[in-house]
Amino acid sequence: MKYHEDTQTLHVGTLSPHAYFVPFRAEQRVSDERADSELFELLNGEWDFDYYESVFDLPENFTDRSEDPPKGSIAVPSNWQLKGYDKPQYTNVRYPIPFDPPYVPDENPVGLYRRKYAYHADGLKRHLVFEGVDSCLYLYVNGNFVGYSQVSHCISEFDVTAFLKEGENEIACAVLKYCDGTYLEDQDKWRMSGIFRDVYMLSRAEGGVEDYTVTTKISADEKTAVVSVKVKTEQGCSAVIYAPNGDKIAEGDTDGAGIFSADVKDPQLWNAENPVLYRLEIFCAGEVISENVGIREISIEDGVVKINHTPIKFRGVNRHDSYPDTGFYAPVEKMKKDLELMKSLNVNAVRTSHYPNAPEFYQLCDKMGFYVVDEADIETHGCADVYNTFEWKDYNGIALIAGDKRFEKAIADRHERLVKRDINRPSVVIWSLGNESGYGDNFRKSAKFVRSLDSTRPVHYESRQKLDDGNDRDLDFVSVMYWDTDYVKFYPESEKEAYGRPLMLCEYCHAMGNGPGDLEDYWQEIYANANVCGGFVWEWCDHGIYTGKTDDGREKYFYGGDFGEVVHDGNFCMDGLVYPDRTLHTGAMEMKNVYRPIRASKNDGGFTFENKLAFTHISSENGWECRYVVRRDTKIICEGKISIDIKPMCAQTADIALPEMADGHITVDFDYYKNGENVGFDQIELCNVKREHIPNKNGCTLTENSREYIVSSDNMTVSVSKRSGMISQIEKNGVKLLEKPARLNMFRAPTDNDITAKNDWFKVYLDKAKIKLYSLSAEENCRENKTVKITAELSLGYAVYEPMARVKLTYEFFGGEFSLSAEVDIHEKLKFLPRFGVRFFTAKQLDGIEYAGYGENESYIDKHRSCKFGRYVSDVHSQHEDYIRPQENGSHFGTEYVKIFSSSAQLEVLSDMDFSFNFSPYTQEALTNAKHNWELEEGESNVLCVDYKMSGVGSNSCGPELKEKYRLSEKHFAFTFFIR
Ligand code: IPT
Repeated sequence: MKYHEDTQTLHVGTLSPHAYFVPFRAEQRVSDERADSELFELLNGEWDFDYYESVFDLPENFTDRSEDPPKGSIAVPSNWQLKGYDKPQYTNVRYPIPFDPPYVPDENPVGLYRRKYAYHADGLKRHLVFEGVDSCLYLYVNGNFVGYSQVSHCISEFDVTAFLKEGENEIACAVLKYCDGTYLEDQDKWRMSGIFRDVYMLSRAEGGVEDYTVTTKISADEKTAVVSVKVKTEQGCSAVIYAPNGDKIAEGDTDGAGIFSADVKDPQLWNAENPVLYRLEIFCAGEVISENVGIREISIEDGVVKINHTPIKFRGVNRHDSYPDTGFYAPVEKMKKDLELMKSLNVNAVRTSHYPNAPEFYQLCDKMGFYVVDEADIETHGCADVYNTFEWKDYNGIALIAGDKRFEKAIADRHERLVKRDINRPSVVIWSLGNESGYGDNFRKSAKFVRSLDSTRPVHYESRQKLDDGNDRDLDFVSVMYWDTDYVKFYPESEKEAYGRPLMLCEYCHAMGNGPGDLEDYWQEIYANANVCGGFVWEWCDHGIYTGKTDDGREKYFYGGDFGEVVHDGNFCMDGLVYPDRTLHTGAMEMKNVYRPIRASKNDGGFTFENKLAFTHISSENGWECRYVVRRDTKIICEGKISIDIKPMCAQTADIALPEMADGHITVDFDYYKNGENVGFDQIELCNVKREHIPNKNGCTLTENSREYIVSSDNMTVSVSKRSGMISQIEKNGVKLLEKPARLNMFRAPTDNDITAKNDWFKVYLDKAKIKLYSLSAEENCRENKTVKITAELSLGYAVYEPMARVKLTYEFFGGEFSLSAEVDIHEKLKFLPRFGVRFFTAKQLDGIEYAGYGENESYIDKHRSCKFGRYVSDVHSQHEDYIRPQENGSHFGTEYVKIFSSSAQLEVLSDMDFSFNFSPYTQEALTNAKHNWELEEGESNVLCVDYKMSGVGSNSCGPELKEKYRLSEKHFAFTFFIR
């Protein structure tokens, strides 16, 4: 075993890379299910398995069963770390091994896979195909060495015919955890090993098709198209083309150059909105290959990305092949479910970050309609750490491998395998050279090589140091990650190397935890700028590994460090739009509405509806519907339907009968449906007259003892602590509503996006702030002799620094209700606060909730596009958004009132100013301290936080800092809540 540390020997005994296909017998009825092919034999299943901690521990005769009988077994495909051997390791940028290319550690674990294979000579060859093996494999049949291959996410295909004997055969496969390819596979992912994709045997005819390339060319007037296929084979072939409706439209033989071309009249063009497929059948040597063909072209004209000469925007996501139970194995049903979910979220594009996905993924994309940025299996991010000492500082070393001659061949090999395998996929519209590997000669050369393999698709790569000028153009895009909205807004002026290229946000809106809070801001700029072709949210799913249930039935997902890894990156792998089980984060729902196909706005007389789709005529006839509801103060005043008929990228206006706008809070909701499914909505505020709450003034009485002031009215008794100036109890009709005294609150359980801001907060002990009370006084017979007023002057501080805030609190008791007013001065040095408000620790029995605000998902000043302003009724447990690493959640922005209740009691907070609140069974301390949701403990009370303001969430876990306009950075402010 000498190839895995040899950068010049990447594959031994493998067939040359070619387009992915599975032939059928010519006399068979073809289908899209490869399993139907009589020439296809899936070898998935339980294989014999032995695990060795080091390649040096492999027994001398490991291919000989009689000398070395197998001791265990394993499912193929799977990752052995999920099957009880070795442990998963999660690292993002840093290499899991010493940076010492081409060498890998001597403690290089090996999985020895063995199985029997029955063979009966039938004149056909046998090709053994591995669709994915991490990191490399040595293959033996009947004890004889067949070959070696690497590149985890690409196909390794071996012609094993000469090694087979009649009857029972023995296949043995030694899979190594590390090889020189490991230096090229430093993607931000769980590091796991094994045969993780399908393995099958193809029976192939001698002289059968080796490779073929389909191209489609559309005439300028789109009246005709030419579909051509160039077949590589030793003999002639014939081909048939069927229209989408099944009609045969052309047939014939390939010419001397192996080409068959056909004119297609009035072609139905493929695009992600309408993925029409033609079918091509290639007959050769007794085999038939069935291929779906999408007639489409991608072009870049004046810095604008076009499909079939129509400008498009990528409403994209980045997706890893990763599942909590099957690891890197992505069965078709699971991929299909991912894509169905994406469709339902208005996603139209996927970047296969950061390696080619299973071949069937692309076939699903062809059929379901997605634009794919197909990425090579290359990332060398860890180079950035090599020259840094104790902490990651900059990218100074990132291009170490990009410019290392020893890796030139391997980088080109990975590009070749990507392009050749997927070249026939209509869904693939862009090749991506890899991720985060810096730029150097290896990439420069290989970019040209990619173009020589395929001239029909543009080439993308983000990790450039410098772009070439217009003359020698290796890359077709300026591509950036996590740059702020101003860069997007001012592109191309904001980019000195644009040279007429379109801008792609190959990663943006880092979806980790509670977020992203900047989706709409990006899309305002993307829609406004024709040179921006769209973006791909980082990323699709949380990569938690499922490890069973706790004793009380909670599902346990592990992230980095949970398997005891020494080098790991904690919960940075939990940064998806969906939870590991594909339940939607609120961020996914936010994205759905930001990516909505219709956008409405108010115009002078009525409303304008814009069709954001490039190819779809939105009309009732095509199954679309727009329903509206007008509400005053959350109550419906009228509703109806709007008849819509909007051509692609066009707009229509419509009028609806509206009520008098003199008072109240009036909104109109437009909800859009396609074939009965809601695809998004707009809510437009038509009128919002300033509220003024007039408290009843039934009167109340004041008493006091040494510890408290006590104010009573008919049904309500409120105590104010003389020690803190805070409300220590609210009793209504004899029911005590508080479990402990209320507190002023400036802290929130840090979200993942508070990654930098939280350091400032912890530095000043924002979470621990204590009250210093300077004065407290009570006054009776205020306002027509009936109300009681209590005033407190206090500060909030902890240690080391001056107090963080100085507050004048005023309570006014009216009888059955009271107001809490605060005038607040925040220390000049505090950059911004997560929030400012009051925390009530309420009796558990009050577990119902009603509010008028943005719901019913959690909502923040910068993340409320999945929410409508409305009236919602729910319960405390449904308010909790169960992020796997617990954090601030469940706030509601733009609230007018909130009531919590049990069957016998109720507490209501309202204000003339919109406020935010959370109602949670967990304290912010519990949310801060728990590392996993399954470790969270409910407190003895529920917690109602009412906030003057709650800062936005942003996407700073990898993206830019929270924008100033979403921060609570005011230094002087005042607010009043009424409580009853
Ligand atoms: C960027 C990576 O491309 C992606 O794989 C992931 O790691 C993401 O960050 C963070 O979740 S690279 C980053 C250093 C900009």
